Amino acid sequence: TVTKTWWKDATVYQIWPASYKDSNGDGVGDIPGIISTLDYVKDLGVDVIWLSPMFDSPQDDMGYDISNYEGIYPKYGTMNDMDNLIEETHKRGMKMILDLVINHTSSEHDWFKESRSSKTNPKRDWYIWRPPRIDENGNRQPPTNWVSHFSGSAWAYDELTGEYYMHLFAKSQPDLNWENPETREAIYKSAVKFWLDKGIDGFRIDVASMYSKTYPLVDAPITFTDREFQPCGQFFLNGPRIHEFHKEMYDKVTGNYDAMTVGEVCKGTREESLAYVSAKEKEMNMIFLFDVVQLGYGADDRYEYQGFNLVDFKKAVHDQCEFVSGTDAWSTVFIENHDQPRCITRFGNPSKKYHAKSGKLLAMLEAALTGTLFIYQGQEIGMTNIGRDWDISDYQDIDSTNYYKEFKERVGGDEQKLSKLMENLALVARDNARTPVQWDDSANGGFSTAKPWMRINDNYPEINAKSQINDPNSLLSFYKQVLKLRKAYKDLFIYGEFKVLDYENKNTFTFTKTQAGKTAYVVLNFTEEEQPFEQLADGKLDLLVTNADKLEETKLSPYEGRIYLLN
Ligand code: TEU
Repeated sequence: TVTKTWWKDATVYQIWPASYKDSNGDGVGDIPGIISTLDYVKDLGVDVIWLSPMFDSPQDDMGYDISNYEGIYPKYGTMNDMDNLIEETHKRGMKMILDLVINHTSSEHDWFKESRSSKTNPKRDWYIWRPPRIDENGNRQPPTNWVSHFSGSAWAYDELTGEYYMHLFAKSQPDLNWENPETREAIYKSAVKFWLDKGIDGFRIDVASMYSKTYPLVDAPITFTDREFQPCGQFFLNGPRIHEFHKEMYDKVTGNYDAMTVGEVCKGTREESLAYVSAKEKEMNMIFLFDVVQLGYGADDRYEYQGFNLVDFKKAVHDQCEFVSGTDAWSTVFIENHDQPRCITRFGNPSKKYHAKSGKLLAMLEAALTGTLFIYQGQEIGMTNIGRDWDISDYQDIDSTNYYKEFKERVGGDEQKLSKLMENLALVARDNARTPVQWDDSANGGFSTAKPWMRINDNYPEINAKSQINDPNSLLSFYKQVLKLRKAYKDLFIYGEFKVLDYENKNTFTFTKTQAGKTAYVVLNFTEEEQPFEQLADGKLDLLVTNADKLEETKLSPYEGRIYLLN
């Protein structure tokens, strides 16, 4: 029987179609390519596949700019391919959720083409249009000084009708006007119900806290004196009607299906975030919290990267696990996705010596944490960040390339500052997660028989699925082992009470998970040095899993982790 909360125990595998597997030799991943790997995904121990946008799109933001919610991007395949993928996924006892991108559409969407065609078009008010402001010199200015997430103004001037339209992301991603009930109805019908009726099992909801803007629209205070446009999240994050909108979408669509919904809720207090995912609110089932993956990012600028330390990491993991304590809410565990750098480079050690061992350390950490677990494509084989030798022309993402352009203008081509930015791009740019998946050591890593749309990581001969799949000591085999262990002890790992021990220790991360008198004891050495191992005083320790070849009574080897059951 399907329990209404099947999604709590689930392990989700995120597939980013462009870089996953190319079946027809055009250098771009596609849906038949995904279908050809479903046994590999199932064998990993995955319950749900999250497929990132495969809808028709000009691909300015890699599919997060949708021109037809009911169509498939031709390079990825056809609707028939999509129907096959859903069927083949279900045949293997797995479920599939899609990306729900409804804060904005592509400017190529028919709705926007109509809206921009004239001020009197019936769809004019489906987007957010405003007349120009004229400054003291008689020049035309955007309606407010808001900055876009992808650099530059959050407003674009449209010659045809002499007005600006709002775009919190790219110029080609105009924000939908959620104040308009007609627009909301069209979104529910075309983007949501259409796919639920095709058998999709839920959605990952893009920028789920941004739909309700604060009106009237006003300028943001000056945060950066050296920049023309300013951070403005206070005017669209967790806005005045956001919960009304989510409740309406739940009542009208998602609540009427056995559908899993996970919200990308950027930045909010615990109370603000809980309001989206407390079961009694009937909005969404669970939430991504960004404390862990945004450690060290500048407050308004990920490329002002400050680095981070293990104590900050422990606090972020603690807050993520404790988020649901004492509530009827649910949360998620993730340390990689399509917007984030690779976890071994970020939180482990990508060197030849410690690459696999630190990858296993992170796998043990994730397997023991509270919330629905999300693994990103390539994480299971230990794909790492791109090299420091990448030139800006190797970067494909609108976020990093727009930022580089704007930054270069701002610093007047200052070589030292540009070199520092290239260092930070190699550390935290979204491109790090978008290099082709490394299937084997053949040309292009087995991703494609053609030159891939994006440069492949030079380490694909050493790091690829084929070299690991039959190796019992590989990272891939270890992921399968710890995902099974997570299920076998779910009352401890998924639902158990989380307690950090030795909080201030900046080298090791030690914690317990407790439920009904049983305790799991997790000890993780995040350094290249040996660290002392403290045996918990009470009870006998049964070793459940470790990444070490041999265990020392009183010390942990570099990047060694252990999970014990306390009896
Ligand atoms: O991300 C929203 C978001 O806030 C991040 O993209 C962040 O702004 C960005 O990484 C710059 O630091 C979602 C999707 O995950 C992302 O891929 C899309 O680009 C974005 O929305 C627009 O749809």
